[in-house]
Amino acid sequence: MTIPDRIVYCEGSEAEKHTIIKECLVTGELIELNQKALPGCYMHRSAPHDVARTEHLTFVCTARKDDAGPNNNWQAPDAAKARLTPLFGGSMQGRTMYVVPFLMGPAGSRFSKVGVEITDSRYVVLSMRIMTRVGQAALDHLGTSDAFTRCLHSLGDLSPARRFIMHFPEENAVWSIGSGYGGNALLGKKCMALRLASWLAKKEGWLAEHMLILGLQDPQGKQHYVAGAFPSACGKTNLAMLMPPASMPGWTATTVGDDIAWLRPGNDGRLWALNPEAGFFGVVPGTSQRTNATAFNMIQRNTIYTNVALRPDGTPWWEGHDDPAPAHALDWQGRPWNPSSPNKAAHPNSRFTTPATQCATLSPEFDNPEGVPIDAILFGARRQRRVPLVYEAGSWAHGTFLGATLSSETTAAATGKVGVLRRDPMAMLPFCGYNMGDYFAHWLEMGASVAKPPQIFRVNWFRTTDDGKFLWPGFGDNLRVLKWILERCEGHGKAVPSAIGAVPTLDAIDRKGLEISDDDLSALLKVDPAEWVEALAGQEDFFRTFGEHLPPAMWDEQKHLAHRIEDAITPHDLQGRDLGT
Ligand code: GTP
Ligand code: SPV
Ligand code: MN
Repeated sequence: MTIPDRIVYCEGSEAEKHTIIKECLVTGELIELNQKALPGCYMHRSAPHDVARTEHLTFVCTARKDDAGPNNNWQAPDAAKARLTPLFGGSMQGRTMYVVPFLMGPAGSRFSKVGVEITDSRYVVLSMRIMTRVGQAALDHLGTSDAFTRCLHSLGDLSPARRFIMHFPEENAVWSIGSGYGGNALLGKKCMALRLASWLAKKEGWLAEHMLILGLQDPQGKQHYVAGAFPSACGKTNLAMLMPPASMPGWTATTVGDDIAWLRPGNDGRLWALNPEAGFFGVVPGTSQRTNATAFNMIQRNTIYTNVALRPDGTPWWEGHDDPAPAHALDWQGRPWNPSSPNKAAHPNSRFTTPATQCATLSPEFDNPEGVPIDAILFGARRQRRVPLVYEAGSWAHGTFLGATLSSETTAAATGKVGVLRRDPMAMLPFCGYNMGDYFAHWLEMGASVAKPPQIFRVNWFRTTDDGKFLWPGFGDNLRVLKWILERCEGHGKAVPSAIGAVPTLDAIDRKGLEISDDDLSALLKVDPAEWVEALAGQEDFFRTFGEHLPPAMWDEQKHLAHRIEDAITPHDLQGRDLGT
């Protein structure tokens, strides 16, 4: 169909990598960075309109529209293929087709899954080599089975007018054309490991989630694991690579995963999680020695930088780098840039692609075929107002409700306006491959199917003062919140009930070595029932879109919340407020 000039079957060797890199340097797909400072590092500049996921061009193509749900764009499979076939027709003429077998999950794990991606992008091949286990590992896992995901990708003409990312869960296939960007083009990631995997997980009794997995050893030597779902560009990679502050000696944090978790009930009645990926595709801006030395150090070698700025000495720069803005540089599109330029030097969604093995805090359990047992699940999002630093769900059903009602201010990880509040249940709105009403029901079933489900918490690192400053230092200091969470999981840790869930007392958050006033911490932990009245109507509208698919338990939780808020409210709270919204 695509009529390539040449076909290359990828085996995953180093020699193959060097050949492809050499070709990229000739075609301009890669620019060599300063090899002395950054050995093995290259930069890629994308097409200017191909810098993020394009959710309006992403479809789930099931026989019945209802199976895709109101959360997905839908097309009937035949209609979708009829639309895409002419676009793929001859799309690889004059190009090389790469056939890339890849494995999602550790070698030898009964939970791992094989895909084969056909692509005409060398950048995609090099990225897949970092993000997945490419070549023999995949073929060995597959053996003589034909159970692999069929992934077809072509850059096409890179025009958003002819760009589609189409999923066919009923035949385990993905067709993507017109984009070279991460989530649109590295089909093992969001397309396979979340959209198709979530569909399969519903059928098979497990969960495919947009979650980081973090190991925490406390000063007593006890090992814990937490998983956390935060929407795109809301802090998963940073939390996964958390550096304990110097004032909290005895804590060790280890990284299992930063974006995707596959969770399954274990024989011990707990939920176990593994990371199906082999690398990190992380947000560059804001990455620095100061905020996250683990992430910064990890990207000093064998890393592909996409859409960052280039300094005259051949090193990259971005907003939030430790170094001050360079006097002269090339911006992410290769145009001359200086500090008075009106545009950002790096694209806000510029990314690094780095092998997991380069992460100094990589967990020894990273390759464990069974994964790790999860103590707590966090739901986090960007919320400047209303949502406290942390609170605890009273039950799995209540926790599922906290996930289902998650909303966040939008980021540059997807095209569209930034900073607009939108619903993003479980941080999965763009990634759930089936009807989200059924997905909430599946969450409830999963909780009921394990004897000791993880405890569920809502966190928010992004609450601000009236003049827009973050109240919470974030990054390494998030361990102070995690410490309370783990204490709660162990049955202690001081908390007070509130209308929305249990909130830590002022003295329950370890503040040793941290300068934060009682006033600021109170503001961070504050639950204002009157502000929550405003949230209720939006939740109802959202739940109604799922009709009969929404499990009754979610409505029950919503009613309980409404009652608790009503009980908590005093006439004083309501003074001067418009409750009509
Ligand atoms: P995706 O890869 O898109 O799924 O993003 P992510 O959830 O992994 O987000 P990431 O950790 O890359 O963080 C996104 C942005 O948020 C970066 O610019 C970070 O510097 C910033 N950030 C992360 N954690 C914190 C935090 O605790 N506080 C503040 N203020 N900013 C943070
Ligand atoms: C996200 O947007 O959530 C990412 C980057 O992690 S992408 O791979 O493009 O989905
Ligand atoms: Mn993500």
